[in-house]
Amino acid sequence: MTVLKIYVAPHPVLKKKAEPVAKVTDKDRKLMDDMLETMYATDGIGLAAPQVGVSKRILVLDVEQKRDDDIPPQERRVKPLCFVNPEIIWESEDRRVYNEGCLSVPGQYAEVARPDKVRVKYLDYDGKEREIEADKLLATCLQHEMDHLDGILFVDHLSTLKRDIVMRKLKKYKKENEEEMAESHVLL
Ligand code: GNR
Ligand code: NI
Repeated sequence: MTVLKIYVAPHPVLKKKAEPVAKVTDKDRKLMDDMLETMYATDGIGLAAPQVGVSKRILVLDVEQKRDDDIPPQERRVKPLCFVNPEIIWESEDRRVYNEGCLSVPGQYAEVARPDKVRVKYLDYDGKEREIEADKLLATCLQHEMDHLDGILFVDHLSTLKRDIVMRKLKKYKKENEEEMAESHVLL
């Protein structure tokens, strides 16, 4: 398995609508394995394929993972889930606000309101059709990852003013952390 490079905003691959997967192949499974390894290595709770430069409708997440600093990445795995071609088939009227972050917008956080519960249809790691009803952090994370497949970042849910502030802070953050970021899994 391989830890992949994370693409950071603004990058065109993060703005593109990703392509559906016709059939889940071994190549896609290898990508999902690498994405899970990358997610644990970078302290993420989810990761979408465009974030590693692959414009395909694939995402992984593990919202139950162990996240203590002293636990090595390979021991964080608790409930890894893989989603191919996910589609929201139902969403609740209720919203839930969460202070979101993103590996592609490093060092930045903002509150985003999204449906509290969603029902999602998808293909799993083995290409089997499945449905899941998600709530709480799983619902928030799943919607954040699904947005990536449509070229949408959490900052796109903010007002223009707030988004401009976050993007300006990101630019400053990138400048100040250039060296650390070059050595890390981040692609500048
Ligand atoms: O690690 C992540 N944390 C997170 C926190 C709140 C809402 C969404 C997320 S997903 C993010 C990893 C990431 O960028 N996935 O695309
Ligand atoms: Ni993200």
